[in-house]
Amino acid sequence: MVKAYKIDENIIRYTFGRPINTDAVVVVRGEDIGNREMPYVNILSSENLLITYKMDDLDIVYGLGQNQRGINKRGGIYESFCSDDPNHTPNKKSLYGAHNFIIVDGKEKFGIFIDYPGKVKFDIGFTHKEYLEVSLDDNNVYVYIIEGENSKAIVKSFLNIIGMGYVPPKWAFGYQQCRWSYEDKDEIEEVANKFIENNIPCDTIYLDIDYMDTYKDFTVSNERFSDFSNFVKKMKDKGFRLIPIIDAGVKIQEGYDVYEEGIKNNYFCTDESGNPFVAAVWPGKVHFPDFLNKEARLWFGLKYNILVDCGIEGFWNDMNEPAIFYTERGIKEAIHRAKESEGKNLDMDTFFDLMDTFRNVNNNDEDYKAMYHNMDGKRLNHYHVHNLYGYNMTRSAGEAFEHIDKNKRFLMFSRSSYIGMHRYSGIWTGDNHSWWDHILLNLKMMPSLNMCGLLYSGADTGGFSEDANSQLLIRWNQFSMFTPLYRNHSAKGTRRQEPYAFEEETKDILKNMIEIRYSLIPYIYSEYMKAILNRHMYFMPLSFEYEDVMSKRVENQLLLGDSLMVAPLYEENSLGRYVYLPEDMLLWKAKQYDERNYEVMKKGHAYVDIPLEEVAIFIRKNKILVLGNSARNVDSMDNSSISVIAFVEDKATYALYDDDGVTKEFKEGKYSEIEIVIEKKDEDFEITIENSGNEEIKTIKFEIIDVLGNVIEKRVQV
Ligand code: MIG
Repeated sequence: MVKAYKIDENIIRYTFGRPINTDAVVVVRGEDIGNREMPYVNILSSENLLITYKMDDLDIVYGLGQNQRGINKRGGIYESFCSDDPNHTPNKKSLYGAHNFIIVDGKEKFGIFIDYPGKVKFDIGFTHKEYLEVSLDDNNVYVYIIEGENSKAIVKSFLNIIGMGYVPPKWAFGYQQCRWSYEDKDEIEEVANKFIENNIPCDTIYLDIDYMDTYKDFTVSNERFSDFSNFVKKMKDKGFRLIPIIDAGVKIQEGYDVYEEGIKNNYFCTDESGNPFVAAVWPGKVHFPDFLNKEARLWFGLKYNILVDCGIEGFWNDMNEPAIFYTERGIKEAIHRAKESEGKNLDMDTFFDLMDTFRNVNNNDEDYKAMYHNMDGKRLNHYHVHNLYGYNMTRSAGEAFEHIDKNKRFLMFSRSSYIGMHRYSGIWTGDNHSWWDHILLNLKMMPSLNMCGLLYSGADTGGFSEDANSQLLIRWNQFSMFTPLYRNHSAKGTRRQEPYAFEEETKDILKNMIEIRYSLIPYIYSEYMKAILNRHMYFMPLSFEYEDVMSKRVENQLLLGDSLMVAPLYEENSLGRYVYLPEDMLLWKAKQYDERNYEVMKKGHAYVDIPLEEVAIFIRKNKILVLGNSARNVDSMDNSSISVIAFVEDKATYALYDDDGVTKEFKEGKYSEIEIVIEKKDEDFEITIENSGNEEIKTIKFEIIDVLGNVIEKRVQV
């Protein structure tokens, strides 16, 4: 029997011990219902919580947000412990985020959210193929059981209690260019000019760690970025917003105000003896702001204003697991081990142990165990609340933005995260590689992230580590062009990866793909915003919408919003792929946004040729795709005249959402909606349009494709 609290018809929270309040869940209404048996699962131990569930052969387990392996998580073992691990190979158990929400979908359907900020292990049929086991080394935890008719309904209930998701400014849906690093003003300007010369749309250019003065947060190198405010303005006038990175560690340096204020006010995490905890990252030795301390959080957050005052409108938060290169403890241990080994004839175990000691100097659990927080006056060991760090760093900025400019949307995404962070930002998926596998991994992660409300997300397109060839970059863009965060990023020392860094043909294809993205923005933005407002996902596995058996097996296609299915190509030298169609769909193999060709695809399995220069866009039956026009950036889009592609058997409806794109007034209902209905009447199609408040769109050109593939064109005034 466990203490139970009924939040609503679908959700009961079970309390073990005295859990830490993580603020993952923000809507807690309802009533105490005394002690109850937990449904579905068996509690094998409540000392160190261990719960199990016996799965049926065909049960699917969705979730775990940013993690390895499939959309269906069965067969894997996972550990939630935010990790700065740049090798996203299938053997890894944790990446940068901790998202302890899963859905079992099969004979029984339910969701579980383990609200615990330390290590949580999910063994999903790895050790015992039919058992799902969730365990932790603690007994202070909230376990939420979420019921619902189907996965979609369960997600909706979950999103309802974790609160409304983050909304970036509309320009953040444009194409974004990053590289570690564009080192000075000249280089940034050169990048901007190349985009302009080549007529490739782009909204932002990123500042990676080298913009700072010796990696000090909220400073700008005077040498390389003198007269920063003017430069920010100059770039904005050219059409590009600059997005600086902020790292978690604060450099220890006398005279550096962030350091000095942090020391003076006890805003840093401490060590065992209560002194500020010391670790080394980019700036050398640093202290970590104590983001679990409310005052420290606000203090650090308000520092973003230094850059906002220079005209900056967006940020990315990095190294906030927090990543640690080394500590004195780690170095000492390594040296000690090395000395012990000196002059000896080492047996293999000792030798490998020695190697591991050096390899594990960074991001070592021993260091996390030696670090402390002050949360509302309570001293907490970091190790047990590790997964809250990145989330609260980003929350610090989010909370401060409310003070800095209450009504303005800032672009913000983080590397590390926990459930609840979606209220303040999105995430990018960290240091992937220029590997074909990582396109597929990117795809699989998206719906799992969406299940936790993290909608504004995307991967380093083209791959961060290693060199991308042109084909990989093109194919990756052909997936990323659908993700809300669409950013090309690459690491120092790797081959340049901007679209113009390749030969003409590649550049032209990339330009076309980016233009298609811009033309998709009315749809993408509309779907994003409706997902936020209605607590839906933006990307869904096919099985969330279609109930047939095959849809449950698909691991390499996704539904995007109401109307689209995407099936990207992720294999080298492959010029086509197998696609499963759960119903008849319309295939548009798009080469350029304003060039159309259609093919009606029959329900079932198909092999689709997808030449390098084409992206396959599937429009579902009785659904509508709205297409705007490409432009050099989002601010200069002219969508007074737009197009609609509709695949209609009998009746299709679509609600096109739009708003001012920059304020938070949509929360008060200040947005427009155009309701489009297309209905088959005898041999013709009748179109009705109801416009509530959209002042931009004046005409819509309809291309209605019937089930036989006939194209009927009409032009309608709005
Ligand atoms: O240790 O700032 O994931 O996007 O370019 C590497 C340099 C630190 C890791 C981030 C990556 C960024 C890089 N950072």
